[in-house]
Amino acid sequence: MKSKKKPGCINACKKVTTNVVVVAICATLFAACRNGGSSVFDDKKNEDGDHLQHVAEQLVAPPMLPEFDQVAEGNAKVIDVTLTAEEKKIEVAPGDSIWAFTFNGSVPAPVIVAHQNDFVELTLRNPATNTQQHNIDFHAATGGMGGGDLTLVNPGQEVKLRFKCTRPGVFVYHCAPGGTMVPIHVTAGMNGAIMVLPRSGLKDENGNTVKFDRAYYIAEQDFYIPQDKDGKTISIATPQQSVQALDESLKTLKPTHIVFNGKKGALLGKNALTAKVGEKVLFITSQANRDTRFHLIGGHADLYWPGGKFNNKPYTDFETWAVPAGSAAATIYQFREPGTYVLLNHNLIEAFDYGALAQIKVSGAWDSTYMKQMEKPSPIK
Ligand SMILES: [Cu+2]
Repeated sequence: MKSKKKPGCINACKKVTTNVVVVAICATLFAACRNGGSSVFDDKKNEDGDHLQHVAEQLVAPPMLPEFDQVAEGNAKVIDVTLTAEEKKIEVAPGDSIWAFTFNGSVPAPVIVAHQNDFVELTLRNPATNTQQHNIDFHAATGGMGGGDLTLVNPGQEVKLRFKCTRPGVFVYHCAPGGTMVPIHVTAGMNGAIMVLPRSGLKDENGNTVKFDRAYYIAEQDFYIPQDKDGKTISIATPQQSVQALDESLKTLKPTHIVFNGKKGALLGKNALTAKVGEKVLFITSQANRDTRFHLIGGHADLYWPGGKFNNKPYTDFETWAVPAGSAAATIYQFREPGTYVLLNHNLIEAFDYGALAQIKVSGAWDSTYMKQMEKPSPIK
């Protein structure tokens, strides 16, 4: 929720003088206060990005995020990023492979980080070795098809798109080449997230600045791997044949796999996420195609921004948070106890039978003020 008043403008106007100009300014400020401050409809259109400084952002594979400042320094910038469409066979679970469509080779695609009023300047490459048209619909962007029409590239082409990050939050981006190819490409892995931070950083439930110690990106992916009538995965030789088979298997609306970060077990065991007791961890959680719900066993969402939109006051203490299809959520949890935590889809069938779960290994000293085993297991007395 937006604050209804700007305390600064009231204080400024207490310093009333006889100066006519100052009185006029104060009248304007009072009017702004009474009207509740700026609105989402008050877009600033005075900068098209042509003369801003460019900064290259090196994208990395999830669950990690690229390097970024939590509080923006200086003026708005143009963030240069490059995404390359890669069509490649990946193993989703032992013995089950799919022709994945990816950006930069990972499922999900990399997180792009910017601040509000920055511009993102994307170079999208579609190597000649690919077989498909690809493009990107940025949910963070303003304009026709989220940039999808302006980024459609054939194999062997590249294209550049610049868009302004007008509103803060975490947003999904995904390939959307048209018609039935949209769900085929999205469920073949071609989706990721962008995080647009407020320039002054994140605010807690009281409006105070909150900084996080580390950040992870976890995306749930539903796959519809073509199977024969006995339920065995069909081996498919080419991306074109895969597209034809997926056109049928998607219509079952029954995923064969529901996994985090592209592969069953991608964030388990030796690939578990890590944190230390006392650290505040930002989790970006997304689902590009299907409604889901995330839950951190043994912890909570201390702060939860529904839909991942940072202009709204975060909720506190959530046990499970919803992520509707085509969106991302943001949560911060401060780990108070060591141990192995599980972050999962709390449809427990989808978590434990299909693979939608991750681990976070948290190191540090046990604090028995939170939890203590009072007696070891023993025969019932
Ligand atoms: Cu695509």
